[in-house]
Amino acid sequence: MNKWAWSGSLCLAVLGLMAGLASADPIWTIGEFDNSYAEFDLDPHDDPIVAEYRIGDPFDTFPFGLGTDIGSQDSTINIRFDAVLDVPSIFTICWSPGQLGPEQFEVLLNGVFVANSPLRVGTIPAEWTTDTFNVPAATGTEHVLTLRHLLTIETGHGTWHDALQLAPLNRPSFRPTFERFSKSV
Ligand SMILES: [Ca+2]
Ligand SMILES: [Ca+2]
Repeated sequence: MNKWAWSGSLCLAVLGLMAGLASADPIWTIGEFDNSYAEFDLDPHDDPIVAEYRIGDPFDTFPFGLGTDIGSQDSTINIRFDAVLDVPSIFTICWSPGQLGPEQFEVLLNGVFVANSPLRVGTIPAEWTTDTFNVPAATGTEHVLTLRHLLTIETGHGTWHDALQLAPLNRPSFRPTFERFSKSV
């Protein structure tokens, strides 16, 4: 199977679960949750160490992974967007550590540390996994969510991105169903 077309069902299943936990109206989504990085910028060799992406830019300008240039680069992506973040949000990312070595990245909002991803080890075949991060509320309307590769070891080849999403927290879409159920009993 061509690795560029590799796909599976884990991310889609987890995304379905997350759809019941997060708002039905995400603040933004980058890429498609389809267990593939094909929609992104597939050539990392011309990318800067700090890549800038603004929500609304074409997906094929978003790096398909972190730390992919030479397999050991400490790379960063700044995702810039305008939004009111007066309530906490949840950042969901479906990603893969690829086929070789451990990978990990950190998440920041407006330069403030949010969380580290789990450290995941590449496998053959590669596996996709979804991680979520609780993002605190923030003032202002211009924001930047930063992903930064943490490992600079020589054995990893960087991460792969399937899709990324930011959505408001505490507005679960299953609530109306529950309310209807409650009223019926
Ligand atoms: Ca590129
Ligand atoms: Ca994808």
